Amino acid sequence: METAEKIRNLPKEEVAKNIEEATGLLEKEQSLIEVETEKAVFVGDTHGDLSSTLTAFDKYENIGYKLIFLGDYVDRGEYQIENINFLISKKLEKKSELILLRGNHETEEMNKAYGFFREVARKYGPNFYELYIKLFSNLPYAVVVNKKFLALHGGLARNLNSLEDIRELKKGEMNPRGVAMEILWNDPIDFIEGFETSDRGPGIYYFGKDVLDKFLEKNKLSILIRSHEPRANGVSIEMDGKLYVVFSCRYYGIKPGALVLNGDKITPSRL
Ligand SMILES: [Mn+2]
Repeated sequence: METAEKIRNLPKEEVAKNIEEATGLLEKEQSLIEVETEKAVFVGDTHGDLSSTLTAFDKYENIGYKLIFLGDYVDRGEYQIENINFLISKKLEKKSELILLRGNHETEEMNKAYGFFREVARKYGPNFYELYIKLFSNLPYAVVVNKKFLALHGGLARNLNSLEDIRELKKGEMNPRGVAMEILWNDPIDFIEGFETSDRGPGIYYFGKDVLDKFLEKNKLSILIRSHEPRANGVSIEMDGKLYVVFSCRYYGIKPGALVLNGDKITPSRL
C-alpha cells in the first residue's frame, strides 16, 4: 500500500510534532461534542485496518461529510501505527470536520496488553509512547449529532443519566474508571433488565433495552450509535431500531461497515 509506505517513512520528529499539535486541538474539545450537520459518516473500530480508514476518507471526505470515528484505532491489526498517524495528520488538516472519539483501546492498560505499546517502542523508542497516551487521554467520549443521535464507543453506563453527565467527564486519564470506563467498555444485550456484570472483566457491565429506552427518552434522543463488537455485515440495527452497531475492521473476518447520515436518515453502508 503506497499510503501505508508513505506514513511508515515519516520521520520520527515529524510524527512527534503532529501528535503534539493534535493533542493541543483535542485538549480544547469537550468530553461531549455537539454538532449539527446534514451529512456525516460513522466509522467503527479500525484496529490498525488502515485500508478501512483510507476508504472512508476516499469515499466521503470531499463530498461534504463530517467523519466520525468511534475509537479503537490501534492494537491487533497490521497497520496500527500507520492508522493512528494517518488519523492524526487528518485531524490537523480537517479540525472539527473530523471527530475522533476514544475507544477502550486508547488506554495505557490495553496498549500494554495488546501490542501498540511494543510496536511504538520498537519503531520510535521506549519513551515515545508517552506522546500517544497523552493524545489518547484527551480524546472526547461521545458526540451528539443534530440533538438526536448519540455516538460513543461502548455503551451506556450505570451512573450515566444525562448528556450533562458526559459533558462533565474529566479528560486526561490514561486509564479512565467509573462512567468514562463504562462508556468505553459496556455492551448492550437483549433479555436483561438494567445492568449486569460483564464477562469482559471488573467494572464493565451489560445494559438492557430498558436502560437504552429510558436514556434516549430522558435526553430526547432517537438513536444510540456504538461500535466495540464485531457484526458479520459490519453494521446491524438492534433494539427496535434504537441501537445501531458499526464495526469497520476486517481482521475479525467481517465485512467492514459504516453508517451514513443524510438529513434525518442513517443508512448502513460498506467500506
Ligand atoms: Mn472496543
